[in-house]
Amino acid sequence: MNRILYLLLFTLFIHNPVIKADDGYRLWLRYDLISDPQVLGSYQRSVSGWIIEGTSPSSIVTANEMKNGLNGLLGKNIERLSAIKRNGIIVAGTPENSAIISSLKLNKQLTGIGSEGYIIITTKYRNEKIIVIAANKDAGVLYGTFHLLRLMETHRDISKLEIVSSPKVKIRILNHWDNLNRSVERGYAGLSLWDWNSLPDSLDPRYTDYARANASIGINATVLTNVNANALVLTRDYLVKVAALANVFRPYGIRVYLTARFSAPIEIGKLKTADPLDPDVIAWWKAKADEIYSLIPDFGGFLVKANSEGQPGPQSYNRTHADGANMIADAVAPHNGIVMWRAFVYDNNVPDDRAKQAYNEFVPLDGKFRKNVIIQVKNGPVDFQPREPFHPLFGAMTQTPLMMEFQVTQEYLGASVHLVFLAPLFEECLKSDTWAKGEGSIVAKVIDGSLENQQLTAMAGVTNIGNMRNWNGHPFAQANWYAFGRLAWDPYLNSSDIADEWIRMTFTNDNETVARISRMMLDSREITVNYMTPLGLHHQMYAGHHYGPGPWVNRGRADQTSVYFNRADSIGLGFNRTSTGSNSVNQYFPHVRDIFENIETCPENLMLWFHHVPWDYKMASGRTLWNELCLRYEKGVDSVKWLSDQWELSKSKIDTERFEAVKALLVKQERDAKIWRDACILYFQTFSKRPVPEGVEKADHDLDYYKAYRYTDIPGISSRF
Ligand code: BDP
Repeated sequence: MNRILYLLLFTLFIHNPVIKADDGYRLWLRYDLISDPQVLGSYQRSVSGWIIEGTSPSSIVTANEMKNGLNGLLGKNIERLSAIKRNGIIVAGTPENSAIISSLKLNKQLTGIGSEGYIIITTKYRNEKIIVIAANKDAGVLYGTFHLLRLMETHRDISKLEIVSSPKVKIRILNHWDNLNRSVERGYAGLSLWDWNSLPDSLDPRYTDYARANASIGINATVLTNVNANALVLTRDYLVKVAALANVFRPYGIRVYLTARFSAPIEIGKLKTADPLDPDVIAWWKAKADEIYSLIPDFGGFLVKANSEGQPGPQSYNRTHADGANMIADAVAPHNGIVMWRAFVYDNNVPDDRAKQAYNEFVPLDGKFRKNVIIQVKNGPVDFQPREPFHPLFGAMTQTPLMMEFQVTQEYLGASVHLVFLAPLFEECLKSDTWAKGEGSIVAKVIDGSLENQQLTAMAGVTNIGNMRNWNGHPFAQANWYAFGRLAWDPYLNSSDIADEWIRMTFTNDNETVARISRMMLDSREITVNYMTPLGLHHQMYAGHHYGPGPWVNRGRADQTSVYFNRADSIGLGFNRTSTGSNSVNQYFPHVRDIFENIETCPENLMLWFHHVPWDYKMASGRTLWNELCLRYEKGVDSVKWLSDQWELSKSKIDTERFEAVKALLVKQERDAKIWRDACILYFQTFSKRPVPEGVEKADHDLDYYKAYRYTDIPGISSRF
């Protein structure tokens, strides 16, 4: 009787799953009971226990994850065993820490997958069918375990596994722009996670969850501090705190890095200079590195922003970026540390075109950097705009490793208010063809080192993590953290596959809903480009905050104004970067240069980036530039309404808490999209002097209203302006 009742209740529950409230804290690692009875049944048949023989700290956290993951997903206690006594056992380990793995003689499969790769295979062990997660080192076992759990979270078939995976990029690193007072530069999800005051004595459990989430997507490194650096973090009191965080992260395979303020020898070392060729300065950095490594033996190294936006650097002493980078690199080299030196430079002598500066400064230094220096290059030549062409440095330095810097925090894409899935932006850049070595020399090949056979490879993401309960502010902003990690592991992945995984793990496995939300996500970046900066426009945001529109902004440093970038006049719109203009096109390899140079072949979505286009220029649609521009803005706004409609259709499949949160945010996004549209059209109309075409909604206000408009609700910003 009891059994029948139980079955009845169980079936009822399965068929009408109660969608539990979810505050988003668990991210994509929810491990809720699998709601599809068929999938659940098949997993329950394939998994009956697990074995992890290793005893290292990393093995312990892997075992914890295995236990919580399996028990949660399968809804019952899945036994931890010490020997294979039946079918359906998962064995995870390395040949060194597991006698079973060692006896399976997997050497052949394990060669070539390095210290972080893993294999997941279904095999037989003395007649019992088992699942093996094997790796050369602990980190690989942890990654493999997360992979298997991901397969189950996304309801994939696990009956015949034959997976081999290893990261294509060595250092997969978050950049926190976090200050020591816990404010976060361009952070829209609360305060910094790092509670410096209570470190090192008190360790927020959140540090562990942060490490888990990162490890689950293969992130193996983190820079704790802002690129606009504070030397204080290099003092002993702070280093002890950093060491405490490093201890928490270590079992998860995550190494800690810091930003180095170039003038630190003066500020905290009491030296008179920070000249990189000065013997005292050299000795100071060496001693500092030794001190750091005595506290944190696996410290990764330094990230440096030098001679850019007022930051100190070697040029202040008439030295080059290479002199500066090499001096710090020499200090960390004995400890196997590295220096990530940023190419985001633009100095006070405003050049003819800001987009050209990094290339001009760095290409002549090719070959002059130490082996443990890598140049960190933003995806585009200006600054994390909704759309930019790929940075011309990619492919242009043959003897120097270059790494990618993506921005995960949505500084120019609606902060944590707008739903914008960034994977398509990342993918567009990674798949851009530089033509450095002929066709197929895509940016991903620069980043994974294959183009020039570079050994030191890295991808950085300026993170959107803060101390808000759901980590990132917008529930969908979590997808950008996720996508960054997945692409850093494998820069050849597709956005749609990443979205599919993330939705299934984060929201639901209901196929129809997954498809709908996936469409929303995949279109969302283009939607934002349309209402903010269509057709290659860029840097049109308000001065002070980078949230709303300000195409009229003309005060301050010329190359930080909007008018500098839009060049609107009575003739047309856009920045002439062809050979008759700033000639930045010439920084690209000839094939690409020729495409961008010619307005007929230049992709329309970059047209105003490279050309000053007459208002009546005929676009591919047959419309004039002016009409096309207006209609793009309108399309952006209309598409945000479409996003809302799509979301509404998903209501029954999403928990109320997150459903309502996203719904409310979409209302704001629509408000903002309209403001962008109206402000930009009204402003550009003062030059085009043409009527707004049919199909474009009339602005509610005049231009002065938009110029005076003040937001009171930008996360992390409003209170400051
Ligand atoms: C810009 C940000 C600024 C950063 C700078 C950088 O507005 O806060 O310091 O990039 O990357 O986009 O250094």
